[in-house]
Amino acid sequence: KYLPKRSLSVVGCPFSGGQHRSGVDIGPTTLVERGLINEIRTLGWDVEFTGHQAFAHLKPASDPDDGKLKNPRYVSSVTRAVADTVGQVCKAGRFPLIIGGDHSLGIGTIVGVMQKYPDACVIWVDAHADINTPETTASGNIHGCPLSFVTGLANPPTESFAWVPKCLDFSRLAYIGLRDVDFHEKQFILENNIAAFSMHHIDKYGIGKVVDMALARVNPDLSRPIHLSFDVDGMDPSVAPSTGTPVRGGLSWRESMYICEALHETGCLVAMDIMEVNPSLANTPEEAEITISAGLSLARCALGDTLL
Ligand code: NNH
Ligand code: MN
Ligand code: MN
Ligand code: MN
Repeated sequence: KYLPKRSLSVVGCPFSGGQHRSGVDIGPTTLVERGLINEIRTLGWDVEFTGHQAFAHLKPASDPDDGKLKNPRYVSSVTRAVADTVGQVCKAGRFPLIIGGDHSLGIGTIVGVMQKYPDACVIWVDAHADINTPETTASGNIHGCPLSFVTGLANPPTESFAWVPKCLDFSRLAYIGLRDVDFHEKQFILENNIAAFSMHHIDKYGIGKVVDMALARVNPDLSRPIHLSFDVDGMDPSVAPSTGTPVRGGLSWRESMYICEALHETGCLVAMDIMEVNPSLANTPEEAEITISAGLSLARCALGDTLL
C-alpha cells in the first residue's frame, strides 16, 4: 500500500550502549552471517545491504551519567545517526529492516520512520514497556526509556537528547506481550490510555484476537502505516533465550510469528526492528542457534513468507 515495490534496506546496528550486557552488538552481524539477506531475497525483495552501521567514532572519550542515564552522549549520537539513516531509507521508498543491538535504538528507528510517515502507528512487542523517563528509570539503562522520549512523556528527555522530537502520539502506540512492567510505567500506560496487551490478554483472547484488538485501537481502518518494533525478549525464553533480560511466560514461537504474519497481511507494514538478539548470552550453542533462527523467522514472516 505504501511501498511501490518490494525494496528493502537492512540497517544493521551493532550497538549495546543502551544497557549493560555486552554482546548484543554481535546480534546483527550474526543474523547477516546466518543468511538473513538471502532469505529475504528469496521472498522477492530487492535487498540493499552495504555493511553494518559504524558507531565507534561516535563514542565520546568520556560520557558521565546524565542524572541516572548511562552512556547518554553515546546513545544520543548513535540513535541520532540511526534516525538519519532510517529516515533516508524510508524517503527513498524502501522498507528499513533494522537489526539490533539494544532497544535504545528504537529512539532512532521511530524518529526516522516518522520523518516519512508522520501518522504511522507503532506496534511494540516486548516483555517490557520501555517507557521509563530519566526520572523513573531504576536501572539508568536507556533501552528501558525509548518510548518516553519519542512520545514526549519526558520532554525534552534531557539535555543530551534535546534533538529528539515528540513524534508519536500515545493513541498510535500499542504493546503486545508485556509481563515485566515497572510501577511508574504502569501508571503512564493507564494515565495516557495506551493500548497495552499483556500475556494475560493473550491467554484470555488468543493471539489472533489480540492483534485484531491492537489494530482496532491504533489503526482502525488500516489507514496508517505500521512500524513493528520487535524485542526478542517478548518471546518466551524457551524459544529466544539469548537476550539480555529474558522473562518467563512469553510469546510462543507461533504467537510471535503470527504477529509478524498478520501485520504483513495488513499491507501497511513500512518498517521493522528486530532487537536485543544477543548470541553471546547462551548457556549452550543450541540456545544461541534457536534465538538466531527466531530472529530470521520473524523477519521472513513479516516480509511475506507464507504457504498460501
Ligand atoms: N524496565 C526495565 C528498565 O527500565 C527493564 C527494561 N529492559 C528491557 N526492555 N529489556 O525491553 O531498565
Ligand atoms: Mn525492549
Ligand atoms: Mn524487553
Ligand atoms: Mn524489569
